Amino acid sequence: MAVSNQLGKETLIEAYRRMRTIREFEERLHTEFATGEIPGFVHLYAGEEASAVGTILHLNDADYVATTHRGHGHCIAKGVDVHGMMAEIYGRKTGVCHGKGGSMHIADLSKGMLGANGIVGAGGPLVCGAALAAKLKKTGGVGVCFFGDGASNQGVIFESMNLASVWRLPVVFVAENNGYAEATSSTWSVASDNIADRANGFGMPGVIVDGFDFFAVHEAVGEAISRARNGGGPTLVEVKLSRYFGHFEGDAQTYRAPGEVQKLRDEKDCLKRFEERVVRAEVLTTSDLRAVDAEVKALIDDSVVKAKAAPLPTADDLLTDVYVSYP
Ligand SMILES: Cc1ncc(C[n+]2csc(CCOP(=O)(O)OP(=O)(O)O)c2C)c(N)n1
Ligand SMILES: [Mg+2]
Repeated sequence: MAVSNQLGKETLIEAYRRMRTIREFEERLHTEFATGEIPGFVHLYAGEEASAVGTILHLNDADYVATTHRGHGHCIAKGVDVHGMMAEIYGRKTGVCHGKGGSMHIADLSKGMLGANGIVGAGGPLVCGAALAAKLKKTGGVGVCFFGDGASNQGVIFESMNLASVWRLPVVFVAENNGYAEATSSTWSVASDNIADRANGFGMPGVIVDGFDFFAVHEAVGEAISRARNGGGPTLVEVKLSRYFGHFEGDAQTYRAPGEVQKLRDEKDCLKRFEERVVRAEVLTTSDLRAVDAEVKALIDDSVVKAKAAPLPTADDLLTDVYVSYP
């Protein structure tokens, strides 16, 4: 497939920039977390970038995304401010949620980011609600619910898929099957061979896609999103991929084979695959990509410096942002 026929140079650069930003953000957090300065739990998304960006590149600010406890990648892909995210993870007042949410509660409604979520599977009902609102208000918006292989076994995800189908909601369910729910292998815990096979039971199409391949995700999710936008109802897309770090930072990962992650990094990495593909197709050059790498590195460095220097919320701040007033 000729890359240039599918996506223009600007879009490809933007796709690469978002994937590289996620990778750099997560690799940096991995190092910074080890210093003990970051409060709370952090779950890193490195390795899964093609899923977030291949999906969210189809969306705009009027579209909604619900993410998971592993939400940094989806937030960056959806355009949430990187400085605000870093500050949020450091628990600072300058964070997108004023330092009161942290890694697992980053949200930015102005970008259609409904939020990271510590409750596994909880994005399903949120996206159904957002999609119902979009449908009734005729905004043309769609909702994307990211969830993991572990969440795929939660009743609330089944209920959401059923409701989305019954109400023909503009929703895409993106099941990110990274092979593990905490330390439990999905080959053991997911009863059907594929999560996508369950779609039939909810009256919607189910698709399986290689999550190491940005272009495959972009194409498969693109079809699902246009079906949703055109009134065709929901789709379940299962993205098969892997995470590079532990379930959470500090996880000893004794459940993984020695060398498993290195092999993935060497042989399947989505950024490397992207680069090979666009360079071979002569749409982008390695120097185009190295220029993006340098910009992204500077951005992440700056975000860490600013986050560390920013003030913590005060005791008075505890009483703000507690309730939302509806007009
Ligand atoms: C309702 C609920 N049950 C259990 C947990 C504990 N928990 C946190 S993450 C996780 C595993 C989730 O696995 P998966 O959905 O595959 O996502 P991944 O971590 O692989 O991205 C579990 C069981 C929780 N946070 N919420
Ligand atoms: Mg998982």
